Amino acid sequence: MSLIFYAHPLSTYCAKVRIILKLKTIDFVEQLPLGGSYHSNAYHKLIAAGSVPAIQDGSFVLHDSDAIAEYLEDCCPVPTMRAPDSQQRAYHRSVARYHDTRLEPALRALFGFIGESEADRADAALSVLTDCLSRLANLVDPAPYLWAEQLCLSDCAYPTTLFMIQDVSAALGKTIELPAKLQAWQSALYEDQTIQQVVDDNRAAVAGWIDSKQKSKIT
Ligand SMILES: N[C@@H](CCC(=O)N[C@@H](CS)C(=O)NCC(=O)O)C(=O)O
Repeated sequence: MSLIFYAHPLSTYCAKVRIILKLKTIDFVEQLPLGGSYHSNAYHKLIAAGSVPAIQDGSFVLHDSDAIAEYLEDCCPVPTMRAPDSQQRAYHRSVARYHDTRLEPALRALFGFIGESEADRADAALSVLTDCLSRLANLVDPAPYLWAEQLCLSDCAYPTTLFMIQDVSAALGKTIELPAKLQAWQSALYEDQTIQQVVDDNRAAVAGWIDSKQKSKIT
């Protein structure tokens, strides 16, 4: 039976899991949350945490992108995406946590400014995000990926987020230049055909969302 993947096209956390599912060629069916929204009672009845991404594997349900990534690696270890060395593995996990606890929240803080007429109101949030990117550039040393030539689970958090940072800041009229090391990592990730497809789909969804937000604030 196929695994059910509850996801939303705009979510970078969902894109992370989607990339891992596809790289591991796992049989899955992607669905919006029951009732069409992660706020619905039907969805909360099934997924108590009420967030996307989540999976349902038979009677087993699980939320949280990193927990899902680890579960998928345990169940489907080929191709291997987790380093055998305990220190390297722990370091990779810390890079994944940095994404979820620092970078994505700093990006998300910009969402409310899209379509605002006074673009400068976003400056403080943009400078927090720029600082997060500088710290990330000091934290990682991709060659070309975090685990040298092999993609690991933690790489998969970043491609859609790095593009979303550029697309959302451009929508605010404030171009964010990624540090050179992150640009090289982003390019290497995007060269992978599976990642490229997931990134392109996510960017199309984000572009549509930005457009609708800008139009709704004009009218
Ligand atoms: N740490 C979680 C964060 C997931 C998350 O924040 N998802 C958002 C959508 S992008 C969501 O479901 N928000 C609704 C909620 O948490 O109530 C993960 O990695 O899965």
